Amino acid sequence: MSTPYTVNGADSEAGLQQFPDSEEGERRSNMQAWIEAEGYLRRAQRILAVTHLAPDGDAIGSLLAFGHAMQSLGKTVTVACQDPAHSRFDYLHGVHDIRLSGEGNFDLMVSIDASDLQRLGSIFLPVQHGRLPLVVFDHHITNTMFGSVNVVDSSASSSAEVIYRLLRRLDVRIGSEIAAALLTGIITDTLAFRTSSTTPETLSIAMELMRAGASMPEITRRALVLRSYDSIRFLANGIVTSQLEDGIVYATITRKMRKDLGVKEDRGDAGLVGTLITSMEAHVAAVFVELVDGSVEVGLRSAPGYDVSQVAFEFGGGGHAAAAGCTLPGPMRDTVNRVLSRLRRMIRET
Ligand SMILES: [Mn+2]
Repeated sequence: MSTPYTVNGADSEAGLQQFPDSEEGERRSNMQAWIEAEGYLRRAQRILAVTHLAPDGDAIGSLLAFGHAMQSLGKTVTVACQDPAHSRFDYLHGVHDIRLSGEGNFDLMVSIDASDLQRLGSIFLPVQHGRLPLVVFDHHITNTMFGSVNVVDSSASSSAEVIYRLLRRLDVRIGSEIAAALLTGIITDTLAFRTSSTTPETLSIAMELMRAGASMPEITRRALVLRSYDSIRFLANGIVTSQLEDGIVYATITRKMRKDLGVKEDRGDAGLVGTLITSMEAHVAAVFVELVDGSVEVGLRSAPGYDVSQVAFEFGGGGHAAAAGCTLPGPMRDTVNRVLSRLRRMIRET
């Protein structure tokens, strides 16, 4: 059967026949991981589910969907994260039940949307949690496979997509609450279906979630579009102070700038790096944010054809080819110089 057009220039049937050995092996080990993960979940009674610090929409949405699903299967489940969810996610059922501590008596730990143990921050308690089996669900290509079982699908647009597949496998009924949580994850991680990670599968899952009662316009507006007036001024300041050199557009945000602008949040870039990469001249965008303790959070984005995930990984972070991040000890000037020179090399070698 011939199709009128193809995705990414590759016919899907031909693609399947030409799986290189490594991909075939990866597919098989992933199938094994799914089976093992299901086994752990079915046997568990008291589950601690956690996500990464400074949680985004995918972290919160995937965590809540997983929590609701486990509850519907009769499990006792605690959802937890080092940092609270942003108030923009207040429309999600159960968002105020997310605990800021990992204390308790559990027989299984589940990590969602975190690419390594450090990303869990203080929610991971080495002494208490170290002896628990750990199931990891994620979609970051830089995942360090830190679980006892790792279901990591880097072709998924979001962890929400991975959790959707899990719920289908477990025959969990997807009602409007789970649907809204999962669609929040998909919409935020794909910037409303605009990233290169968006696939026909992503759209078909989103369609199912809408049919299950999730409102696409409402979720898009609340999770992605609305921002505080302060953050608009913050963004404007970041844009005017940014610089473009050698295909890299970058900006630095110091604690003083944040204070002068009256921004309450003590981390994050209000979407600045995502705005800077829309510059036609940029291969890469970088935003350097000075944190309270003097360390520097680095957000990276790349234009198609460039990969910032490896750069972030080398500096102790991780992410995707098009969007990644890391945190360095600082000070600001050293960090900017180190990261920019590494990015220049990446661009030369691409
Ligand atoms: Mn994600």
